[in-house]
Amino acid sequence: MAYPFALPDLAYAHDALEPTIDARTMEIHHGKHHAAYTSKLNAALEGHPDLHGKSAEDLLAGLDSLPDSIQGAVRNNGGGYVNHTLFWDVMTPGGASAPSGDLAAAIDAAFSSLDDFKAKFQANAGGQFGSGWGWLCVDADGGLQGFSTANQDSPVMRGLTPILGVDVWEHAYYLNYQNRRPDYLTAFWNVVNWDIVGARYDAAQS
Ligand code: MN3
Repeated sequence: MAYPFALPDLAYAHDALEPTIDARTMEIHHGKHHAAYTSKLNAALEGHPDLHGKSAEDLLAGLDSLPDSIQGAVRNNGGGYVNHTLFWDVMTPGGASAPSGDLAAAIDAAFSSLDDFKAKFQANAGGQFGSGWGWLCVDADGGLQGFSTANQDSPVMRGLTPILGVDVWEHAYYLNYQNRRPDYLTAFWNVVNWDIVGARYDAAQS
């Protein structure tokens, strides 16, 4: 996927993640917020045809090489574009409710247990001041890293491959949970599709 970037379709209905994420939140989050990141990314790139062949990930990984005039717009809107694309994918209804295979072993090795990983992931995401994301990523050596980022900053900017992410901007949860971000993060596990996270882990190893 390169310029002009298109808003990816959801692979499921707006109400498919209820009661964890309500349909109205999904309608606004995908149809308004993600759509706006997409159109603003395209607007930033419009006058730079030399960049039109690059993927959003390539643009973010090479942010410092972009013209100063569009670095901020690509960081915010390119980040928003790729972060949300991953978010919809890993929350696909159905699938495994726990990791298996190589990813399960890697989580145990890096975080002691799945429960310890979940606690750390929720602490990272819950502790992010203001807007941002919580992440599980694969590093260049194939190892796992968990942390949070501010705003729409993407792990791709650090040379990492995100395999699981949770949006902790208030627009992601406020209709259902108001100020109760920890409750949203606890419920998030109900809609994570570990088959997809595992496939992303496997792909990042090769
Ligand atoms: Mn969002």
